[in-house]
Amino acid sequence: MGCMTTSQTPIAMTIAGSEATGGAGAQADLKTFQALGVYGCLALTCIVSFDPKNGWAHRLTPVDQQTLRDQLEVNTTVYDLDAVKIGMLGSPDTIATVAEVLTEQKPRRIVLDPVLICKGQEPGAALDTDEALKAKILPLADFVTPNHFESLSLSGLEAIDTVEDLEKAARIIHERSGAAVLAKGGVRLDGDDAVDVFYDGQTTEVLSAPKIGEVQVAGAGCSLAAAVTAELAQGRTPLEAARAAKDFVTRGIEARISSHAPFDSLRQINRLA
Ligand code: PXL
Repeated sequence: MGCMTTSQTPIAMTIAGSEATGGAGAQADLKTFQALGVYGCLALTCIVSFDPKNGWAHRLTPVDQQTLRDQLEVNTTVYDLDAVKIGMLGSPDTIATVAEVLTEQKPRRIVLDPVLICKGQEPGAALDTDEALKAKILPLADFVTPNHFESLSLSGLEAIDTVEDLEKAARIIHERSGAAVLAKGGVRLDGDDAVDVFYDGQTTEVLSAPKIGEVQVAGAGCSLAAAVTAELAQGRTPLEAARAAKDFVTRGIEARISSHAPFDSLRQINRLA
């Protein structure tokens, strides 16, 4: 099959939702893969469009389970995937489908962006989804990229206010999941730098870069996890992948696209640009 293709280009699949404006979700993932030299394919889980007339609330249309299953089937059949990224799943049903397929045939290098709620959603709005994600998807992950809110939820800590707290959260999440963890402090911790903590059971590394601007940037979390996925697909170690991904996101925020929403969109800058 695939006659005469001897390409060594790494291939990654994202399992993610569409976010229409292209800032976050599957669009961000595929653009990130492309920018970092990885061929991307997609299993779409849901379609999100923010509502400009209602405070940019999420309007979410799920993809039906058979259609999701079909996409997972064809992508895992057609390619020997080098890595898989899991982004927004959106419902307990989708989580069950993805967990079932990935357990039957576990791909190499699963990166989980544990999207519990999105910017603007009510915390606690989707508790059953959160619980299903922790129970069924987290154990499959080789690498996990929780933001501040997700780190609280996954670690059970009551507060994460300092870099030391974030290190503690990363250790707890590693112990619970076995995965390498990149816990993102982002703009949530005080100070001039956006600080993230990497922990894989051996190495703790604090990654920091100056905070940029005042406007929130959509797609930073998606692009970070997608960049980790792309780097792992190319054979980098988890720590190398974390460092490269942080750098990619910092450059993408610097080059962000401004918009009429209260958040800008990260722009994925080609490694060679
Ligand atoms: O940023 C998390 C995220 C992931 N995936 C989709 C989204 C969002 C946030 O809006 O819409 C599809």
